[in-house]
Amino acid sequence: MSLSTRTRTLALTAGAAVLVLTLTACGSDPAGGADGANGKGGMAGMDHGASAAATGTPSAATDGHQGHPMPGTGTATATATAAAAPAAERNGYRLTSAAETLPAGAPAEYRFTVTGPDGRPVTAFATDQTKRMHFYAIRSDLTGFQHLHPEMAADGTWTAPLAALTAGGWRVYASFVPDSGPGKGTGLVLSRTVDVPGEGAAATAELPAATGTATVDGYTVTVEGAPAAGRAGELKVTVTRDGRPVTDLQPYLETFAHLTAFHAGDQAFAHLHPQARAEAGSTGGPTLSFHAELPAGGDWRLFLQFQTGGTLHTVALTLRVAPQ
Ligand SMILES: [Cu+2]
Repeated sequence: MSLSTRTRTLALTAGAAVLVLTLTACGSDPAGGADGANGKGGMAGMDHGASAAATGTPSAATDGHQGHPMPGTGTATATATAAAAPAAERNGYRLTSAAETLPAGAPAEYRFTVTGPDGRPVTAFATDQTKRMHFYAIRSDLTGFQHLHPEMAADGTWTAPLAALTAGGWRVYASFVPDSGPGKGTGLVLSRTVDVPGEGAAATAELPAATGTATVDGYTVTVEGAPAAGRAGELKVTVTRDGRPVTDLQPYLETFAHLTAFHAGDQAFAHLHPQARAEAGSTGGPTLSFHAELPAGGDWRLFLQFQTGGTLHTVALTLRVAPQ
């Protein structure tokens, strides 16, 4: 598809803000040092054929946990929008799980189900960015980012194989597009909190200062552009290695870049999907241009994932968005 402009928006959640990032052009992405990203999940980058991304609608947070806003989802159109606080239920769809806690320090499986407006588990999901379910986990201080693609059993129970979690308060997000029912075709992002008991659970890391550069696995990612809340702007991301442009970015989930963002404080979530498809066998880089429109001011922790040589790299950096 076109590389050109794809915008995808993601919704964010923040208390009040929505972050919409649009990606234009295909590029690739950067890497940087990420916090605990596990290299396995997938990230995605684009919408695959589906055009519609998801649109989040705000709804009340019903998960009863932290009242953080939740993520919305993006819409296929260029504009996006939606802002919503993180919520376990939206548009009649609910993220349910018996897991209120998970163990610290070792891989753990998080099982959950998405129930539809009829109260029954949803088993029909549309493929979005090659996956029927995109699952994220992040600690309250925005460390420990994980992006996974869970497997679903016939009864609609999903199992997300999380890498070891540090003790603390976590929030998980399920991003999907129902393929049946009243919400068919509309992407949703639902979230729940999960506690990980253990030593240090109350400790929180200070959010790294906003910076335009981050490194990971030898790659340096530079982000240029200073988005202002509510105003469309461009974010240009360039990937270099040893001072030289990186041009061998590989398609990852049909894109050269995958970007998610979490708003400091309320863990609002935003997922940016590039609309350009990275054709199999093609390579991208070193520059990716994102059209960003961030409705909410403040600090956002960005997680960029890209692949080279068959290895997925995740870099994190803090982006300061000027208030409106
Ligand atoms: Cu994913």
